[in-house]
Amino acid sequence: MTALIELQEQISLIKTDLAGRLPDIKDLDALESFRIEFLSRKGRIGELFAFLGRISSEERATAGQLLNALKQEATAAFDARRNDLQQGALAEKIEREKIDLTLPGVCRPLGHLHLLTQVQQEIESIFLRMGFDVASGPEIEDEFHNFEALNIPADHPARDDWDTFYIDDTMLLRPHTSPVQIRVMEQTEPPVRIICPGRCYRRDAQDATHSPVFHQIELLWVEEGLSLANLKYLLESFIHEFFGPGYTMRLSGDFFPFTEPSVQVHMRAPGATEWLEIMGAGMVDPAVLTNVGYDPEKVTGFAFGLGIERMAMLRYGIDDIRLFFGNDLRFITQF
Ligand code: 2NL
Repeated sequence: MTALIELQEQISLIKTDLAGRLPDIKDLDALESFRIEFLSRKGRIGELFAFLGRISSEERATAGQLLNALKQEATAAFDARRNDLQQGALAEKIEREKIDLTLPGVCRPLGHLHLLTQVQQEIESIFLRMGFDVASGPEIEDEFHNFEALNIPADHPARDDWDTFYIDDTMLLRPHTSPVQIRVMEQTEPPVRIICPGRCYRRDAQDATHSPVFHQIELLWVEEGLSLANLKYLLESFIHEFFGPGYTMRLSGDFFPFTEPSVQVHMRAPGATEWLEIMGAGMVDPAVLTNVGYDPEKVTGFAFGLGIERMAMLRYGIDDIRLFFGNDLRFITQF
């Protein structure tokens, strides 16, 4: 076998080896040691140049060309593989660090106002538009503002109508918002047009319609020349705004110590036969006007009191008052 043929065999061995192993090289460091194995001066290709000395002068040029071609081919193959690995690493990095701008953002759950607050604010806004102011006062009251000024004297049986929590002998948790109106009248000359929303307390056993903590809105209008007719018109306007224009209203006689006459207010949904009681109202008793320093010969007034829970229950068909205070999100998030 001539040296040239032997060289050709070695060259084809190297080519096969290279072509077989190069695709398996997975990282640049391994590729570099592989390249050194083949292409360094003492590498497998470099060593083949030693053949040139053993090859006849006629064949040496051919052998030289073959070796140079091999070297070029191997270099190109390494370069191509290096390029592939680098491109692959880059593509992988791009894929790994990709940010998908179409993904939804981080959602921070937003709360909302409790249904009772929504209803309270809606009723406030109806009366604010009619020219009433919103007044508030203490939840811990004295007996004068809570009872005496409202024409409910000590030892009067009517006091039992308000199952009141007492804090000590004289102070109590207000069982209605009426003392707020007494306080406003004590400090203001008529005309007075206010609504008083707020939390109230009664020693009631809890059931579907009773809660020891509940919320009330009372309205008071004192001015010269007010009559029950004005009260009736105002109540009807309120019902039409809050419940709907088709509702009808009915007044019937009742008793409260602080109003005379006193009425119960019922409403009936369009097409319905059932009357629903929605609040109590009446003309402010002259004794109450006198108690706050007003002259009942000059001014008259009317008032009503409604339960915010009851308004919400009627409007949304809620059948248990305890749902308002249970913090059950399945209920709360419906409104
Ligand atoms: C009811 C009845 C009512 C009043 C509250 C009132 C306040 C003053 C003077 C006169 Cl300062 N009246 N408030 C009047 C009539 C009825 O509430 O059953 N509420 C749930």
